[in-house]
Amino acid sequence: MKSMIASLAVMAIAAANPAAAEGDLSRANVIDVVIEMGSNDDGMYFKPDNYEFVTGQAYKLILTNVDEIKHELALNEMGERIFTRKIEATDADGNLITEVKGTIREVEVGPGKVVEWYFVPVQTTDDPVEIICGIPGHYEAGMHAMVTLR
Ligand SMILES: [Cu+2]
Repeated sequence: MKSMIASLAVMAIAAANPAAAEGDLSRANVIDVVIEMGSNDDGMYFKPDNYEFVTGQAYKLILTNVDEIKHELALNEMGERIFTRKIEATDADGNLITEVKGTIREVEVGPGKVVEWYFVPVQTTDDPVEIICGIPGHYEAGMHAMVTLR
């Protein structure tokens, strides 16, 4: 009897809060995270070079290339642990150029351009995993960062 009361209580809580399980969670309360791609006297970089994302939370990763050459973001293992809602690019006036959907692992960003990657982490990582710029020479120049999904 005690366990039945307990389970009824759980059901009552679930019924009282139906919004928590309804709708498209990938669109709710999106958190913006800027990742700057560039180079300086020390080489090439992602800034910041360490990220933590939470499973179930929607993010907009704003890939901001401040350099005069193109850069890339390759997710590697992180790419297997997220759901990508879309990649979006707009022109300088904010007009949509493209929206790309599906499973995406790498995105190149032109010099001085911004691309937005909308995703939701769906699986945690045991240890931090590395994201990189795979353009020849860029990784060696320092273009890599660590990501933890928790
Ligand atoms: Cu690069």
